[in-house]
Amino acid sequence: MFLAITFFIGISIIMIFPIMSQAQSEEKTFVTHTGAVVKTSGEIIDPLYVVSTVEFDPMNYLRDFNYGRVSELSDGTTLREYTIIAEDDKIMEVSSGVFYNVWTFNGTVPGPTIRATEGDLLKIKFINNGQKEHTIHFHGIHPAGMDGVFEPVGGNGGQFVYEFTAGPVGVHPYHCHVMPLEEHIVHGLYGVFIVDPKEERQPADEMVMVLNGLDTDFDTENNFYAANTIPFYYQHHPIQINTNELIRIYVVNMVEFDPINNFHLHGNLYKYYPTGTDLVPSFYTDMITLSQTERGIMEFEYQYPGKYLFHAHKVEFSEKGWVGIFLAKENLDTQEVNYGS
Ligand SMILES: [Cu+2]
Repeated sequence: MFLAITFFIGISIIMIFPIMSQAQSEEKTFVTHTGAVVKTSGEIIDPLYVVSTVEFDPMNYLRDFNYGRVSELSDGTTLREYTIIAEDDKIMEVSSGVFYNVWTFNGTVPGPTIRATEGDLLKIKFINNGQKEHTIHFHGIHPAGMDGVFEPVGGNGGQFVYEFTAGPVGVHPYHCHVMPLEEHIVHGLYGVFIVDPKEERQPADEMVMVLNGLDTDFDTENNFYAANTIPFYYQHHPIQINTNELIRIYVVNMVEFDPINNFHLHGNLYKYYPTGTDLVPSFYTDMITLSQTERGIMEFEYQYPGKYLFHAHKVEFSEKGWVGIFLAKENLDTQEVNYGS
């Protein structure tokens, strides 16, 4: 009788949690960023949903801008159409042997960098293929019904079209705004929305850095920090830039749980445009401090070739992954530049 009950309970657990059992027993062997071969126990943190791998390359993300599908309306207005699909069932390897249940926009954390010019009409078709309700809340100026707060979109294929005129000029975050908000953000439902001025900014090697934190043990404290999700990535894979070429970084702080973050640049200072809404820089500095969703545009160029660190001057954050290197190569001809990512 006892054996029968035990057997019945065992079968019930397997029937109720088949994916969880499978996820936790899966071992993996892989090569780390530094080339070491590591074998994990197979433990996957938060194995709540179907396991699938998320391919994310921070180097590609850095300079990848989504301008949408472009057409022109009869009045001459530029229409840009985008599709963003939310999912909440991905498992992503964020560091050697560390797996995290990420909630994604278009399959990545952060989601795509949406880019438009001030005055363009934007249509963003949002499809929620997740299990939970999600939205997209864009920072910026738009009608109340397009704010992504009071229009939760149901999972398993729910849809909504956000339609508004791009503005103001600057760099803005977008993120899911469904409660509990902290949970939806810290799992990864956010991205960057850049609105360019009609008269273009000076040509530059442009890149996006989203500062984020990863709470891998769900105690509402971050275990890892990063620029663009993968801790230490740009330290092990330095970002190649050219000397005597303008570098423009759109930086957005999406760290939850910690009240501040910051960005310190070595061997240089940068012009800083808070939120990017003013075309005149407010500071010339090597250190900015950012609270949640604070953001801005940094501009600088290196005169001398070599390796330069950039990192959080909140040292705990840099020691837990928010650190990287610029590798400045000699560039004698500033007209012909090779971004060399
Ligand atoms: Cu959400």
